[in-house]
Amino acid sequence: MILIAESINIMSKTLGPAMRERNPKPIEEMARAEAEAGADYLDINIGPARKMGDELMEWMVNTVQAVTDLPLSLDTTNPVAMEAGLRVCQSKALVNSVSLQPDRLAAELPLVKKYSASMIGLLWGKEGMPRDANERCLHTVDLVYQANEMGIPNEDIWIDPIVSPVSVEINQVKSCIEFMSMLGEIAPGCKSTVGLSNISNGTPTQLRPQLNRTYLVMLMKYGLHSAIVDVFDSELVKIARGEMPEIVSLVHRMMDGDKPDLASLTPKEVEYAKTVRVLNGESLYSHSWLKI
Ligand code: THG
Repeated sequence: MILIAESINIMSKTLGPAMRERNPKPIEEMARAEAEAGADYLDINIGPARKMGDELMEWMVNTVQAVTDLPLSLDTTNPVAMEAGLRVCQSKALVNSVSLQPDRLAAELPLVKKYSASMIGLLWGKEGMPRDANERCLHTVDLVYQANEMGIPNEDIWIDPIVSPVSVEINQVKSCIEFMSMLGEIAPGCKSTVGLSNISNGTPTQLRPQLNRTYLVMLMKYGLHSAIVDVFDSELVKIARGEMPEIVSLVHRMMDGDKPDLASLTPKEVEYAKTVRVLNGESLYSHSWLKI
């Protein structure tokens, strides 16, 4: 499992101001900490970056590369900023992201090809968010076809089904899992990724890791290739590294219909079991789901 660290982000209370002031220290520290925590890629998210986005992305890539050799995922909707970042990347970059909106597609696919980068194929359609697993399949076929036409091979395409918060739409949470089980057949050789923390957006901070971890295990059942994650959650990193096989096996058995007796489980297993029930829609999400 490839872990892409999410924390270098314009939305962050400390790093946002550092980016705007071009103050390298906090950004260098975060990049170093993410690398030490076990990240495989670092995501650099500068948002829409309408003002001087190209200069900001170039500066960010150079700042991060001064302290780590890890490959980078460049996260911006501004194609001029994207190219400025790609131009200075020293390893094969990941373009985060290319979606099916015609203007984005036309601007970004040529960049992926020109810089021999990989790309995240975000399944955001002309009409916005896909409604179910079926629409995700149709978008995948469309996106992969257009990337192939541009000369981008499947191995460089990481499909992202777009994870929604559990507190917003449980059907979308289930659709992403269902879609992952079909991806290998509809797009052989393509990779996959998700913005994992999206699942717990809007839930209390101390409860977020349990939702993130459990959803990661559920997605792993269908061979998830990578995820954009909070790499400072050490239990999450252990799961991704295959160091918690008993939890993985419990969650996957439950997804196959097994209903374990909670009294027979360890306290940690009980937390995962209760969270699986919420994420597969068997029990309703509430902030107190672990207490019930
Ligand atoms: N798919 C792709 N890219 C993505 C996403 C996706 N990039 C952005 C996002 N989703 C994934 N990255 C994050 C980064 C931070 C948080 C969630 C997802 C987050 N941060 C905390 C918060 O906002 O409360 C803390 C912020 C801080 O550091 O202060 O939740 O789906 N391709």
